[in-house]
This record gives sequence, structure tokens and C-alpha cells, in this order.
Amino acid sequence: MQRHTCLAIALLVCSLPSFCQLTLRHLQTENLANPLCIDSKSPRFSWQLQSPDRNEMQTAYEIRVSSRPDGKDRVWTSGKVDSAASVHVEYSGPELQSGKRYFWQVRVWDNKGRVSPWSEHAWWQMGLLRPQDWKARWIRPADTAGDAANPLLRTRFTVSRPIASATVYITAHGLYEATLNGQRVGDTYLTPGWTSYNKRLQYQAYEISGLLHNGPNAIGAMLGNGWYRGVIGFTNNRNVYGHDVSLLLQLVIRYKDGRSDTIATGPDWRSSTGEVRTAEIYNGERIDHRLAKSGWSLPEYDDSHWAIVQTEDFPLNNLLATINEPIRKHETFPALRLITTPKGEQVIDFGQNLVGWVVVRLKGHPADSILLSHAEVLDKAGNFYTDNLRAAKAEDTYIPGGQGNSDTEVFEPHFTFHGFRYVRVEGWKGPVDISDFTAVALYSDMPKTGSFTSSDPLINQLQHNIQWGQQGNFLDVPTDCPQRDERLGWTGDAQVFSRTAAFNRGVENFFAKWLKDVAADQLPSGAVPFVIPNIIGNGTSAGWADVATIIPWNVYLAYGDERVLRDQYPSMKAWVEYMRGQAKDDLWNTGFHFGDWLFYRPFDDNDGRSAVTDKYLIAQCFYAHSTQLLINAADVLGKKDDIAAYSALLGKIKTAFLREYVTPSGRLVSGTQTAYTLALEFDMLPETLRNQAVDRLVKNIQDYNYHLTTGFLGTPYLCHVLSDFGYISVAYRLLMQDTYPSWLYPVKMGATTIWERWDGVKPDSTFQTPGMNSFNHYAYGAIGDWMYRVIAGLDTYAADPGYHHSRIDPHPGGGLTEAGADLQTGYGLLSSHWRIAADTLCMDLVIPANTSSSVYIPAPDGGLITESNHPLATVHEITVENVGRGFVVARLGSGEYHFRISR
Ligand code: RAM
Repeated sequence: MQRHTCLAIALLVCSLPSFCQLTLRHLQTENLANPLCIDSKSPRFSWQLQSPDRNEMQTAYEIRVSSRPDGKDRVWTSGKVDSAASVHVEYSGPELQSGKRYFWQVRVWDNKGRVSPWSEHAWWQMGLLRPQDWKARWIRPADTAGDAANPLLRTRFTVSRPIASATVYITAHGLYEATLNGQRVGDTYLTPGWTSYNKRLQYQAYEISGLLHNGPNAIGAMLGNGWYRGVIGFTNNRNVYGHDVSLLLQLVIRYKDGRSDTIATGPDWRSSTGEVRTAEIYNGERIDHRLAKSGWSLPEYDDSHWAIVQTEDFPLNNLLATINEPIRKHETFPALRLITTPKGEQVIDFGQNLVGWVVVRLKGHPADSILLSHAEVLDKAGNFYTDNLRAAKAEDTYIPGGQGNSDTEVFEPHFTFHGFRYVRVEGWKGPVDISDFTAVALYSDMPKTGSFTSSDPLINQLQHNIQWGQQGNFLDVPTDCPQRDERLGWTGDAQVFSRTAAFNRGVENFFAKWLKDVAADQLPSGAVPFVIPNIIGNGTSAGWADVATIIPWNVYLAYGDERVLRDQYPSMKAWVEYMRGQAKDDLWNTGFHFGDWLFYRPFDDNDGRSAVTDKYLIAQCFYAHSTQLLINAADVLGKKDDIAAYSALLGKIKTAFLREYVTPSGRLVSGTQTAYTLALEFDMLPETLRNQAVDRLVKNIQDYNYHLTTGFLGTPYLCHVLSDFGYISVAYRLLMQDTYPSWLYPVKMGATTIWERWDGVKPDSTFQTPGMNSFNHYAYGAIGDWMYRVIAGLDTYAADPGYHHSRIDPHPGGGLTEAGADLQTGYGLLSSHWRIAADTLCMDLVIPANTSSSVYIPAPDGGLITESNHPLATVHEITVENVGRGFVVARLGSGEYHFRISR
């Protein structure tokens, strides 16, 4: 056959959809690519189908697991399972072995009669599952207990056979940074992260065969105080979890001949101190290169003068494999400019309020000692401003090595982090060379999943600020702020922001881990403390403690993760039971509450403009909301008795709300935006009272000349209520408002992150009270959820969550000429972009394979809808589900679609 004939046949065959290849990609185990330590007995697999065809659906899958990379030594095969599931598919084979690596593949069948080839192999490795799998013993430096210097610990060992694999498992009381033969182990920071240490301590695993040598080797670690025994909490406590830092490390080397060796912490290790003299999360780090122990983790280093360590018999049953992504380095920022302030100080501006630290390269010997101080803002006069850091010193001191040293010395902290945009440099001889300074952002390595863009630069900057609020504050735990002497896992802030967070980044594992700490630190009464991990006492508050129900539900919606609901269910229920126990006649009106934290409250409020919402009205709304979410979870988990019992309770909670807080004509006792918003969002009002409540809300907003007045609790729902009840234009006016209080006011004032207060910087450029004025506090960034869900219109259904069946319902408006969002779902890219050109609205959509979508197309009377230039009615892949006044709902399968709606 002629070559061109072959080519023509090949092209023809591939243009017929059913002959094109169906491929699988993005294989993950427990939402991670080839993870090294999993301790779930039934790990969950996910994969994504790739096909250029429309309406691509999986109809069956087959998974096979083996213990060798070539697929031999089969451990389990699922057989062909008729199912569309491609996310969170559970392993259900024989018991998995501690420390062992498993390899898996999948193939799928689709609705077009095709079967994919077997995927590439992915793998996962089990963690150390039982306490007895740890041969290591806890060790602590003998002579430095209580010493501020950061101890070094090391041992030597020999490798004499070819290596197949080498995994080191490490955790610490305090923080650790491990080194092998002079090389840093891994690229993770501030490990082992922060959990409720006494109950749950995570260890990390690293594959290090590439760092080992045949012959002598040495492994060591430096320890820092961290959250374990460093200063933490605004009462500036020390030693919250214990007095001593200590290390637990176990290196398992498997040789090609089948034998193995274990090198573990124990009495043969030695300790000393090195160049890191002090390191505190709030106060910063002091590094003195004159005291560096050069080559301390090389095998030939002479440690005979080092002290012998002490072993400790701490329990091992609180040890857990890490389930969330570790903290890694991300963006780097070169210094933007050097400022000499009115006070004569030398200040570097990095242009972005970020969380991390500054790496300094010293060429020659420009200083005896350099002091770097960190700040988020300059004051009105342009001076360096640190009052809002409260007691946190946020200072790093770098002392170069020997005088006259002409080599370049690099300084970088290990066991601290700072929230800053500006750095003040002191001690430098002569003018500062800003090219020697680089800021590095550090945060949990959550995959970036979402982006939102529009035609309005201010809205785009707001989205940027929301993302940077998340990037700064999702540092192993969701912190309220990253700069002052606080940086705690405030539950209210986290729940308020959780749905937005799940758009911007993959936060499933991040929250799954933290929710386990929520449950671990929940009190026997069911009360959930203010901060998790709990280090500040046993208070609880409506809107904060509801983290126990709200985040599991939001994780379920965003990722379809049933396990998080199953795991958290007892905690969800305990919280609802706590409220039930506090309530009298179904009314919860007792105890302390933060209320609608940081609501609009003008100074010297003669006209009574402050938007004070009754705290017990709020508590009753959250009591109902948490009960509803518990019912939702019970429904997913098939707990019929609970559905019935809590539905009855919910009815009574709402009746009590009406009795106590609503007049017969529907006025709420607090006439605030937050009160009406919560009552409507949580469905507290009978249908007959809803419209008037929305009217009152809109009237209130108009009374404030289209400004919001909501605090932490009302803000996330305000625009949703307006758009849900037909007032999208009012929601847009609030979003586009750029005078205080509003989302765009800080943007106009130059913010690069979300502020704690609507007026952190006042219009006259003076600051709000320094006692509580963070410039990186993500809570008000909760508007991001509305931008994704309503402006771009990307949403999910509780009945088929995780965007398996999505809802695309964009809402052009607000004077925007275009807007859109991309979201990497568990199935692949879901995307919705719209633009208005003359009298035509264009909608460009991408729906991932193995999913479908109900798409709301705005359809003005007499308007013509086409898809890729074909009239809608003629496109056979599209089913029209519903036609309403002003819209058409089309059911779409996977693929790319281009709608044009002419008016
Ligand atoms: C502040 C925190 C946090 C808030 C609590 C009530 O100190 O920064 O944002 O949740 O108070």
C-alpha cells in the first residue's frame, strides 16, 4: 500500500471517535503522587481519563496491585468493576505490610465500547504501621536540654552492598532538619509540622538511596524548638508540649541481595551545638557562622568530643504517617527596591506581603553582624512599622564567619517564619546591595487547582490577595495570621474561608489532617476549642466550633470525599450534641461567643450605625446550620436513625428561632446584614417571610450606600444570599464598592493580601489599633467562593459531589466584560469563561472526561443560542433539561463547548 494511503487510513480511523486512544493519567494514591508513607489500611486510588471526545464516561474499571515494579507478584486485582468511580476508589485486597512498596495500574472501559490500555504503574509505600516497627528510640542531646542553641545529633554507619532502596522515617519533639553525608534530606521545612502532639505526632519518610555512598556514611539532624517547646500563643507560653527537644529517626536500607539494614536513633548517637544559636517561630533565628561545625554530617568528621545522647522511652503509639502535603519553598522574590526611610533606616521592599524568610548572600565581609527585621507595612510617614507584630520580634541575625573572609556566605533560617513585605537591614557597612537579598515563600505544598480572572484589574488583584492570604496562612495548619505573636489555628477563620480555599488549592489532605486534630482536641463535652491544635484553653464559640461540621461538609462537596465525613462524623455529632445540651427549650442562648467578629463599627457612633448582631441570634443560626450539615452527612453515610432524630431537632431549633428573634411581620431583632444573611442562608425563615427578609437586607445595604457591614460570620454568605434571591446586581455593587468598608478598599490602598480588618489602614493612611491589625488574615477573602461559584459559575452538587456532575451557572454583570475560572477537579480541568462583545455573550466551557454538567445558559427572549456555530437544537450531544424565563439548562457531557448567545 502506498504511504499516503496508509496515512489517510490512519487519519480516517483516528477521526472516528471510538478508535481514538483512551488514556489514563494523574494516578494518585490518597491524593498524592507516589507517596512514601501511607498508613491507611485501604488506600484510595484516583485516576483521570483523557479523551478528546465529547460525552466520555467510564463504565467500568480494573485495578491491579503488585509488589514489584514490573507488575509481577500480584497482590490484588479488583477484577472488572462496573462503576464510573475514578476518584477515591478503595483498595480492598489482603492486609498491606508495614514499610512495603506497592505498584498499581488501572484500565477502564467507556460508554463508547472502548477499553483503555493499562496505565503506567504508580506506587505507594506503607508507613511503619505498628509501634513495634520502630527500632529507633527517642534521643535527646545530653547536655543541651533547656539550652537555647539548636542541637546537632549524628551517627556513622557503613554500606557495603549495592542498594535497592533506602527510606528514612523521621519525626521530632520540636522541629528537625536532617542531613546525610553533608546533604539536606528532602525539600520539606518546619517538619514534622504541627498537630496535637501528645495525641498525634506525624512522621515523614524520605527516599534517600541517592545520597548514600558505598563505605562510610553519616546521618544527622538539627533540632529546633518550634511549636513543641518554643514560645507560642499570645500569652507567650513556653514548653507547651514538653521541655526537651528530641529526635526519632529510622533508616531502612534494602540491598539488592534481599538483605536489609536499619540505622536508628539510639544510645550510640552523639550531640553538640552548631551555628544556629536560637530559633523561635515568633522571634526569629540567630545564626553565627563563627560557630559552624563544618562538615558535621560527613562520615569523616571527628565527633569524639561530642556528648553521648540520652535515650527516652516516650510512647510510640501516637505516631502517624503524614497525610498532608509538607511545607515546601515556593515563589522567590528578588528585592524590588531599597528605601531609606525618614528615620534614616535602610528598608528593602519585596513588593508582596508573603510568609517565609529572606536568604542573604554576603560577598566579602560587609558586616560583623546583620540584623534583619520584618514588617508588613510602612507607616504614614514611610517608616518601618512593627507595632502590629505585638510581642513577636520577627528578627533574624546573621553573623558571618572569620574576619577577612572573601568567600560568599549564604544565610537562611531553618526553624522560624515571618509574615512580611519589608525587611529592615541593620549592621551593613556601607550601602546595602539589594541583589544579595531574596525573599522565599514557604507554605504547605497544596497543589494549585483554581484561578479566577476578569476584565477588572481591581477584582484580579483581590483574587491575587485572596490566594496570597491562603499561601501565607496554610502552613501545616490554617493559621489566622502569620506575623504577630499568634499564628494559631483559629477555627472560625478556617471554616469561613474553607470553601474558597478548596477552589484555589487542593486542600483535601490539608484539612483531613487538621480535622483529625479538631476531633482530637474536642472536649469530652463536645465543645470545640477556639484554636486547633488547642494551646489556649477550653473556650468555645458559635461560628468557630462549627468548624467541626462545616469543613468536613465543604471537603465532601469539593472532593466527593466520603471518608472525611465518616471519620469526622462522631466529632460533628458531638458538637451538635454539645449545643443541644446547652440549649433550653431548643434555644441556645448561653455562654460566650465571638459573634460577628470585626463587623462594621464606626468610632464615636452617635447615629447608631454599628452593625451589632445579637450573639445568641447568631448562635441559634449556627446551631441550625450544624444540625443540617449533620443530617446531610448522615444521609451520605446512610444513618437513617440520625436523619430522623436530627431532622426533628432541626425543626424545633427553627421554631425556637422564630419565637425568639423574629417579629410576626418578619423583622429580626437585629436589623443587620449579618442577621438577615444568616437567617436566609441557613433557611431559618418560613417561605412566607423570606422575600420580605431579602427586601430588608437590600434596604439595609442601600442605607449604607451599598457598603457591607458584615464581620467574619456574615461575610462569606452575604453575596450568595443576594444572588440566590434575585439581587445579583446588589451583590455586584458590593463587590465593586471601593470605599470602606468593602473588599476593594484595601486593594485600592495597595494591599497585596487580605486584611484582618476592613480598615487596617484608614483612609488618612493611619493604622487601626496595633493590638489586632494583621495585614494577612484570610477570613474576608471568603468572597472568593462567590467569585468562582457565581461570577464564573463553577459549582458542585451534594448529590453527586466533587464535580462529578457539576453545575455551570455563570452570572455576567457588574460592568465586567469578561470573567472566568479554571478548576482542576479530581476528574481534570473544569472551566467556565464568559465575555461580552457588543450584543453577544460568549461562553467557553471545558468539562472533564467522566463527568457531566448542568449548564445554565442565559437566554433572553428572542435571543439565538449557538454552540460552535450550530444552533443549539441541532447539536445532538446536548440535551436541553429545562427552559425557564431567561435561561436554558443544558445537560452536557465532557468536552469543550463554545456558546454564543445573541440578544
Ligand atoms: C483573633 C484572631 C482570629 C479570630 C479571633 C477571635 O485574635 O486573629 O482571627 O478568630 O481573634
